[in-house]
Amino acid sequence: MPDRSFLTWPFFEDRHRAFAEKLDAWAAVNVADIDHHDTDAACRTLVARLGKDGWLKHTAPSVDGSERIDVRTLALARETLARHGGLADFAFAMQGLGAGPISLFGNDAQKAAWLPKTRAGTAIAAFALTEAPSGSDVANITTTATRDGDGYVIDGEKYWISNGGIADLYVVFARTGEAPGARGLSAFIVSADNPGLSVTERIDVIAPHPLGRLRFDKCRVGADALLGKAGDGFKIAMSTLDVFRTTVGAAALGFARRAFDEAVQRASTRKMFGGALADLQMVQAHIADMALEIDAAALLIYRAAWTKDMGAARVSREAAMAKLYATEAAQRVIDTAVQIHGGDGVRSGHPVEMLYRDIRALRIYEGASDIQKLVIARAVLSSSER
Ligand code: COS
Repeated sequence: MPDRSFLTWPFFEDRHRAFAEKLDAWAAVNVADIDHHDTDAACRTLVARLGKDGWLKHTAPSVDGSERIDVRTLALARETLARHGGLADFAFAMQGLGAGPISLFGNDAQKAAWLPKTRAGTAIAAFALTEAPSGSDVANITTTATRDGDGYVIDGEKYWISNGGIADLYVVFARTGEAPGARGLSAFIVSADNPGLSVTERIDVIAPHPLGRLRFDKCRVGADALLGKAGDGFKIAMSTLDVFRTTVGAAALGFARRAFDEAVQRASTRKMFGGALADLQMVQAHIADMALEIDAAALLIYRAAWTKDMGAARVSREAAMAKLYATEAAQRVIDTAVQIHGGDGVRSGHPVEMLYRDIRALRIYEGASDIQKLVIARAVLSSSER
């Protein structure tokens, strides 16, 4: 039985507690029966189900502005879905991240064109930032968007794009050249049916989800595709990541909680040395370490989410701390859970074996752990008197 005591923490309101309970019950029915043999189909089914039953409404604001993004709700959703299945979390999260630049920086027409569809699960979204030569180094992306009459022509390649191949819309970051480096980038909405866009490779990874390489070849978009102002692209990417990085930590927390529950169950029932595994002090030390890391991760995640929800303009430091700590801690918790399971822990298809594969990418995507350390250190140094 997962620990629910954290829901009484002062970060949450009654609506958060009700949301977490309801989604947990929903996921127990709607995630469990997904057929994972065809990853694309599984992801499409999950997006459709999450949309039909209203959960995706939380990934983007409503067009009339009456429903806004609440980071605590996003984090609770990811934590809950991740406990039930990595792909369910992925399907939910990508609707938020993919549409994130439109939610945060889109004008009324852009929001009206796309957000009702991503919120209903009838359009799948993708965030196309990363490139092969400039993974972590966003300021050096090489895809270009050249002014052409009223619109722009995009040329270049994007790599490691989640939902690449099944998305209906891509938010694409490209160099428009207002200034060198970070100040010369812009963000565009590109519909998947644009003839200048093709998916040139599908990528297999240890925890399967839709992932691809995109090619832009004289990909023409209108002026209405530009998000915010030309030159704002870096800020748009970073501000979007400020919101969603906290939720990556939350997904890691969900994986860790599931691994912890599996480990406690195993330690309590497995007979060894004349008693249960849990009677052994060395196993108890493992359980104490896991419980501590889970609570510490949760505190950092919900501190960051609460701070953003309370209206903070920048939460780069808090979000980076939450993502860094929660993903690294979850890796340790899951590794310990595998250890407590012995041979069963590495058996293909065992829940802790799947978690062991699920967690690894979270220490890399949306800013690798090393990048989060950079962000934290820069925030600390820039606010100290030097
Ligand atoms: N919100 C708003 N503005 C931000 C910002 C944020 N979170 N972070 C940086 N900026 C601004 C800076 O203030 C700076 O503005 P000025 O030029 O006006 O001073 C500008 O953007 C450039 O920032 P910085 O100098 O920090 O950029 P760097 O090129 O040194 O890179 C890192 C910063 C490495 C932290 C950034 O490139 C990064 O996060 N990389 C990881 C990318 C990532 O997460 N990829 C995964 C994609 S999704 S799977």
